[in-house]
Amino acid sequence: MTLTLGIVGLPNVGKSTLFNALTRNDVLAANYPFATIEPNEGMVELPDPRMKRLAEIYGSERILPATVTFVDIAGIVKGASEGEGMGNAFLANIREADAICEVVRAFSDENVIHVDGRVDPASDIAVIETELILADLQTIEKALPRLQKEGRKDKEKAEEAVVAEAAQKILEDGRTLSAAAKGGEIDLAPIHDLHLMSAKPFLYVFNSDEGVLTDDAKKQELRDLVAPAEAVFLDAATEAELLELDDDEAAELLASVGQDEPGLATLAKAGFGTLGLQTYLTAGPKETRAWTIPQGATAPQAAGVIHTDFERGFIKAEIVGFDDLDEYGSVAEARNHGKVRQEGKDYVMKDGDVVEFRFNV
Ligand SMILES: Nc1nc2c(ncn2[C@@H]2O[C@H](COP(=O)(O)OP(=O)(O)OP(=O)(O)O)[C@@H](O)[C@H]2O)c(=O)[nH]1
Ligand SMILES: [Mg+2]
Repeated sequence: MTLTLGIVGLPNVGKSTLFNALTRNDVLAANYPFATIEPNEGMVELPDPRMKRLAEIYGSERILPATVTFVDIAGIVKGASEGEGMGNAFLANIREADAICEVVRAFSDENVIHVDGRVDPASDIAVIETELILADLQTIEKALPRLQKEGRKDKEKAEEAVVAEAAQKILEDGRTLSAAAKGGEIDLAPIHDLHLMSAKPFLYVFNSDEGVLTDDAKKQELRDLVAPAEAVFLDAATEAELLELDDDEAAELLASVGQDEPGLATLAKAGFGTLGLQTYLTAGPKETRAWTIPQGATAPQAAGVIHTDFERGFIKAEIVGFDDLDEYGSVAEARNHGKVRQEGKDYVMKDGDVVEFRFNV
C-alpha cells in the first residue's frame, strides 16, 4: 500500500522543482509555463528515524519504510476545460491518486513568470478549483448516459446514476464534492469509480520564500484560505538544493530560510494526516518494516495489511511501544519491565506500536 499524491497547480509555480526535491529526480523544471507535458512519477520513502534504532535493536538486515508516490503533471490554467493551455485531459494521469497536493505560488521573484502576471494565492486557488469542478462535470456528463442506460437493467448502476446526478447539481453550484460530502449532503462511495477530482482530499503546499516562511501572520492568512484542508509551507527551490548537501549542511540551509525539517517530512505527515493514515512497525532479524493503516484500525485489520490470512486467523498481537523498546534496548528487557502487552481483536493500533502477530491459518 503506497500513498499516492497527485501534484496540481498553475503552470510555472514550482511543481516539478518540488517533485525533484522530494523524489531526488531530475525532471525538467524551467522558467516558462508548460515545461512539463508528460507526467512524472516518483516514489519516496517516508522518513521515520525510529526505524534505524529498531533495526539496531533487532539486528535487522534491511529497513523497509512506508512509501509515498508523487505524480507531477502539466500546469492547469483558467479555461483549461475549454482547451486553454494544455487542456485538462492530462488530469487522467492522477485519477487514481489518493489525494491532491496543490502547489500554490507564494514566493516573490520578478524573474519567474506568473501566468497571470501577479502572485495572488487566493485567485490561483480559485482558478484551480473551478477547473477541477469543470473537469468533474465533463466526466459526469460523459458517464451519465451510460449509467442511465445500464441502470434500466442493473439496480446498482441505477443508484450510481442517481448519485452522479446529485453530484452534477453540486458541481453546477460551483462547489466541490469533498466539501459537500463532508457536510453530509452526498455519499460519494457509489461513484468512486468515476475518480472525480474535487471528491479527493486536498492538501496545499505554499511554495514560499524566506519572507513568507518567517512571517507567522502571513502563514496564518494563507492557512485560513484553505482551512480545513492542511497547509504546508516550504521553499521548493531551497529543498531542491538540499540534495547536494550532507545532513548538517542541509539542516543549516533549511534553518536559514526558517524551516526546521525538510519539506518531504512535513508533506508526508500532512499527507498521512489528510488521508487519516498512520503506520505501525514490525521488526526482526530479516527486516524492520513500516506498514500503513487507517487511523483507528484494530489489531486484526493491521495484521490484514501484511496478509489477509493474518486477519482471518488472528489470535492476538504482542505489542511493545517504540519508546519502551528504545529505553530498555531489547524486547527481553522490555518484557522484564512489563512493557510487552498481549492485545486482542478489539485493540486499536497506536502510532509507534512495534508488533508481532500470532495467528492461525
Ligand atoms: N525563486 C523561486 N523560484 C522557484 C521556486 N520554485 C520553483 N522556482 C522556479 O520557477 C520556475 C518554474 O518551476 P517548475 O518547477 O518548472 O514549475 P512547474 O509548476 O513544474 O511548471 P510547469 O511544468 O510549466 O507547469 C523555475 O525557473 C524554477 O527554478 C522557489 O521556491 N523560488
Ligand atoms: Mg512542471
